[in-house]
Amino acid sequence: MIKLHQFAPAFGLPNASPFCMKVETYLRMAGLAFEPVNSGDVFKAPKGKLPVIEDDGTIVADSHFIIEHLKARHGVPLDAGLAPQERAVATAFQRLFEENLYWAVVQTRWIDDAGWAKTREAFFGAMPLPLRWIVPTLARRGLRAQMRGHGMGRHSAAEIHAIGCRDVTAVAVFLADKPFMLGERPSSLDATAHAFLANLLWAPVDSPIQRCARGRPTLEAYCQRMKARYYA
Ligand SMILES: N[C@@H](CCC(=O)N[C@@H](CS)C(=O)NCC(=O)O)C(=O)O
Repeated sequence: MIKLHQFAPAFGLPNASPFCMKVETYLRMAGLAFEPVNSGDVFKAPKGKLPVIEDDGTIVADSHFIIEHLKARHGVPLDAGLAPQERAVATAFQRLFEENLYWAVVQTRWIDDAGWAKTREAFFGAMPLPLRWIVPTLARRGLRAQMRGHGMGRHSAAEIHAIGCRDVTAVAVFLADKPFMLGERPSSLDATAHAFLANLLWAPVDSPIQRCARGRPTLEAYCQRMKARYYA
């Protein structure tokens, strides 16, 4: 059976890492049986990040390559009927969620003080002392450095919130009242959209970006629809 190495669930979500939740959602959408391994051990991960899967002896890191691998090995037809233009749109939205909105949400969880208080408690609250004093500070410092390396971390908090809100607005306008991102039928883009939107809407981290998303009821309805269909 496929093993999904990920972080332990937190924030009342299947996974507080949208990348891990994306792969779990895809596995569920594809009807592939899997066993979650919730160690959160990034040191064993080939690229130092999670998720990672083990599939009959093959280890694959990174949610994109994992889904490519699953498509190739298990022949899931979720995206089979997509036109080239739909595939192009899917790629563009994937980048919006993963390469831009993700970092804006990292700001609200790891850098903004109110969000950090929630994140520290949810992710590190169960650690024994003295680790509970040391690890969160080091982890936050690491995220701050990654934010700066990406470029997002060079903006002010207000600028980052505005960037995130603009992304959310683009998603809401594009989704409109369609049942799924690309129309009537689910595609693998929905694994990404659901994971990133649910992480934004449902994590108990109030922020201007979350308020922006909560102001768009079609996004909540979309996530509820995906949850009912794949996480019942
Ligand atoms: N491009 C990767 C990104 C995965 C990623 O950023 N994972 C984060 C959690 S959301 C992680 O493992 N971070 C650990 C670290 O940076 O030390 C993917 O698509 O899987």
